[in-house]
Amino acid sequence: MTEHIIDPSIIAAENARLSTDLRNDYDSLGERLDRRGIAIDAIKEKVANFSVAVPSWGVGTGGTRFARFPGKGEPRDIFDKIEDCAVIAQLTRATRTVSLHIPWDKADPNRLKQAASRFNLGFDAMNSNTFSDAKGQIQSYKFGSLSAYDKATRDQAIEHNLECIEIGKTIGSKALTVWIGDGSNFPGQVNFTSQFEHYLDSMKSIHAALPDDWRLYTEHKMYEPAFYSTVVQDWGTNYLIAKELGDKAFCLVDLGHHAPNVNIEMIVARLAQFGKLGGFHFNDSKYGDDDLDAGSIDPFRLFLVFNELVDAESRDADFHPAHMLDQSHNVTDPIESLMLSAADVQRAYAQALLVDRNSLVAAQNANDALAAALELRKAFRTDVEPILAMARLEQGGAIDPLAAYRAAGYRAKVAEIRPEIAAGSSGIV
Ligand SMILES: [Mn+2]
Repeated sequence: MTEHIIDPSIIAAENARLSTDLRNDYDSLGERLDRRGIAIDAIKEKVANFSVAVPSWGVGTGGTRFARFPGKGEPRDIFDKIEDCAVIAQLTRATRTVSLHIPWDKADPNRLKQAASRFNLGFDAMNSNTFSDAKGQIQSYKFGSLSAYDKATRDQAIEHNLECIEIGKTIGSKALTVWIGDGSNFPGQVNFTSQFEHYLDSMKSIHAALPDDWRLYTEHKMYEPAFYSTVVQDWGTNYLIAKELGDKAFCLVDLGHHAPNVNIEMIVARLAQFGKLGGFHFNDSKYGDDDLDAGSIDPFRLFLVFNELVDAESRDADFHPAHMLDQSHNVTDPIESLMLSAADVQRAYAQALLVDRNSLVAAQNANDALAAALELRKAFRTDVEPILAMARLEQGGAIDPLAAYRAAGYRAKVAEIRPEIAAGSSGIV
């Protein structure tokens, strides 16, 4: 039986207060969608089946290069993190898996599995870390890891990734995400070609060690921590990697890892078209890799990304990219941010499902630019909140997750048993 951290009676009381209004709003929206030839229950069904993974590091308070301001009751270890993830899942019913980061979350894999299964949570992709030095490791990653000139360093980085696969096999993960910080800070510091050659050789060893039913995700990032050049800097390089490595290798798109104004939805379409789109790290940004909450700055872009995903889904029934949130919560309660972000990702999906694909194609074929643009905007402007809320309610979640969370006083309760964490980094990759 699934254990609940938030007392279900609190959720029930909150839902009772809101359910009549929700029913009216849902029926009213249903009528309006019906006039557009859309069955609201079918959209709700798809939304209910949608899940976005929560990264273990996301439930800790983030920070910048300048400072980190700890929150109250922050998780002390992976088991506290799993409990926080269970709260998010219980209230939103939109986050059924947790993504672990090794070595930050290193623990007995059987204990990890037990801890997650108490709350009916599964594990998403394993995330390796060769962008910082773990305590006691022999070779340093200061000058690179999988692409380092020093073979012993590369071998150590490969070995770490193989260890992540082994842990993942025990806990039921099916994917490994590799993000490296390798690059250079000065023109001339490295030879681009040999550095990339080293990277590819290392990744081939990792790819060869993957179980048959696993996927390998590589994540590109334009800059940081290397500020002059980065080995996996853009989607073109990422695609080359996935092609070079083989059938289990796919590209991961982190929305924050592009230059401002880059047409990310088009990158998504390209990767999907050529069968190499593996999944997403959702977040939002204003200036760079800001790791702001998904949908908080540019919800239209998030919608346009999902518009491409729904389009790809309509062409290929086997198209199932992985979804994860990857953001840094510096000034909010991470649980609150993650609940709202999960809903915002669901919202973009629901809105994309409302696009009349036949009308869109007709407008495109008739070169009616305005009609095509309006087709998208009509979907984006539709307030789908009643669909999301009804999907939550019917699955035992909260109509208003934030209100229920605050009513339950979860953060104050855990603050009593979890001492304040002074410093340290909640890495964001
Ligand atoms: Mn990421």
